[in-house]
Amino acid sequence: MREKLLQIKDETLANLEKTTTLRDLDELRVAIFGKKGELTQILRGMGALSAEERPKMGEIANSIRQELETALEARKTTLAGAEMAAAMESEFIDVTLPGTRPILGTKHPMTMIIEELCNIFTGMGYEIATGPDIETDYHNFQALNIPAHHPARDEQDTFYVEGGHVLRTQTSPVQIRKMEEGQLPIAIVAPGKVFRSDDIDATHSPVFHQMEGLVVDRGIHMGHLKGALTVFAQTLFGEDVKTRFRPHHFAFTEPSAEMDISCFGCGGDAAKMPTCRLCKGEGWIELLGCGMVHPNVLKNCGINPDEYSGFAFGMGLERIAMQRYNIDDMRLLFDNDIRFLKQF
Ligand code: 2NM
Repeated sequence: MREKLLQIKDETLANLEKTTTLRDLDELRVAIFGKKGELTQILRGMGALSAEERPKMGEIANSIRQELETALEARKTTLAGAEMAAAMESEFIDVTLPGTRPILGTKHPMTMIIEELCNIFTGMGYEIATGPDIETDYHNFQALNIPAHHPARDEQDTFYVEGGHVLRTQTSPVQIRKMEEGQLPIAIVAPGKVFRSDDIDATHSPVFHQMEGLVVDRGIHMGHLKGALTVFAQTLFGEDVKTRFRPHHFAFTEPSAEMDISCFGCGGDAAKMPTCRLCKGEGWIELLGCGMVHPNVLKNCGINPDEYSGFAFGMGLERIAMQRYNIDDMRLLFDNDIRFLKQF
């Protein structure tokens, strides 16, 4: 038994040196001191010894047990220290380092223009209205007094989709839907995407943005149209801006006009005009189309044209954004090149 005890002692001390983790160490502890451990079993066998041998063996066994326990404890301290040191190394966080900045996006120039125009009109008491990009032929054309064979419906301009629907070619169907609701008076602007089958170049895109406006009430006349649109132009481009209205034709308005603003580049100054790149020597810049809502359109929407009248207008937004931000190619607005967009 004595030999067995010394053997356990030597082996355990040797195995102790081989442990590299606290988990190894614990397995070794259990193998020696556990319920079925080698030493435990020997101590349990003491009862079978003679009364003479028992105290001697007991003494040896106890001293070996103590020696092993001390060695185990010492190894535990060493390994725990090493594991802590390794964790400190691998999990080190330098809280004094500067943080990583999240990459923030910026508003797209079209978004900025839409917001700016919406703010001007809501400031004048208008509400913002929106509607679907895919429209019925009725809302996009018929209700607007555009009959079956009108050139505006030309397949070369309009994207037709399944089921006789179209990608809206202007945001007017939003105004039609608003009038159909029958809640008068109406004062709305409708910003949004519109679609026309154009070839792409520096000034054309098959997808572009428009904002249209509509006011319907009793007694609305051309004076309201001119006043509202002049205030709008002066808020957008500056108090000194002048407006002029040229007769035009739209199927959905009568009378119809195009509104120009005095050039905000040269100010219509005869000396600067000839070289002005904004108005190309004209002194005026075309801004929008407008007119008094055609009685047929009001009737189509269930509004009595003898009782109510209205004015409407519509403008392309890309050109305004390009003038505002000095952008010379419309494609830049749709390319989504981050180097371009970052500038705004
Ligand atoms: C324009 C020009 C003139 C217009 C008319 C209507 C409606 F629905 F009231 F009839 N919405 N938009 C309109 C009028 C649009 O865009 C150049």
